[in-house]
Amino acid sequence: MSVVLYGSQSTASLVVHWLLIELGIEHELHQLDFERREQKSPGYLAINPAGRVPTLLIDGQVLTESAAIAMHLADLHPQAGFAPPAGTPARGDYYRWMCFCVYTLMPAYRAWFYPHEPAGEAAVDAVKERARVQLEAAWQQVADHLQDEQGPYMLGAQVSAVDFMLAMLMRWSRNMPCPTDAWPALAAHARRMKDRPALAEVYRREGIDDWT
Ligand SMILES: N[C@@H](CCC(=O)N[C@@H](CS)C(=O)NCC(=O)O)C(=O)O
Repeated sequence: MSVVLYGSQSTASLVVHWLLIELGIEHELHQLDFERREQKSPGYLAINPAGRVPTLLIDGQVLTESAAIAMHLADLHPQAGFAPPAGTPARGDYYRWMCFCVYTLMPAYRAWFYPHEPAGEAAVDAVKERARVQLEAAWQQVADHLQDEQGPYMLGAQVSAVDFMLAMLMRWSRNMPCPTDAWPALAAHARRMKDRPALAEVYRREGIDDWT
């Protein structure tokens, strides 16, 4: 199997990079330099017209959207147990929280990090403030879930692709007014995920040294 990841340091490609290492999938990594806007180069746009990362090529098949790729990788390697079997109650929870990442957390982060997109430069402050409120409410919901359930992971005793997604998304809050480490339940979950050797390996390969 030939696997090529197009990513950029510390972005939405991190979860894919992390799962490739967790699952022992050999791959080639192409880090795009956002400062040089390599994600908008004609060559990259030909692969991913959105000009965003991640893009994963598996035997030439183009895959985009970090959550979709994470779920696909988990399905390709069922022995790791990162995705509950289809049709089980746990699978329902898995879809629920993956979709929560995709529909609630990710758009709010997009608004926080790219605040000019929804309504131009004039609305930047209002967009960021709204995104901050949405993110804090969303993280409260995740913290409540972790506190109320048996845990220690989102689906219970077994770590799943949801936990990798959430860890990446928690990381993105590190320089925000209220980082997720302010919620003890989120900090404890993050600690478990940070302690996974594969994350240290991602950090090493991407040259990341914060949120350790
Ligand atoms: N929904 C997409 C979001 C991808 C995304 O927004 N990636 C950002 C980095 S975190 C990006 O490529 N930004 C560069 C740009 O928009 O020019 C996913 O989860 O893969």
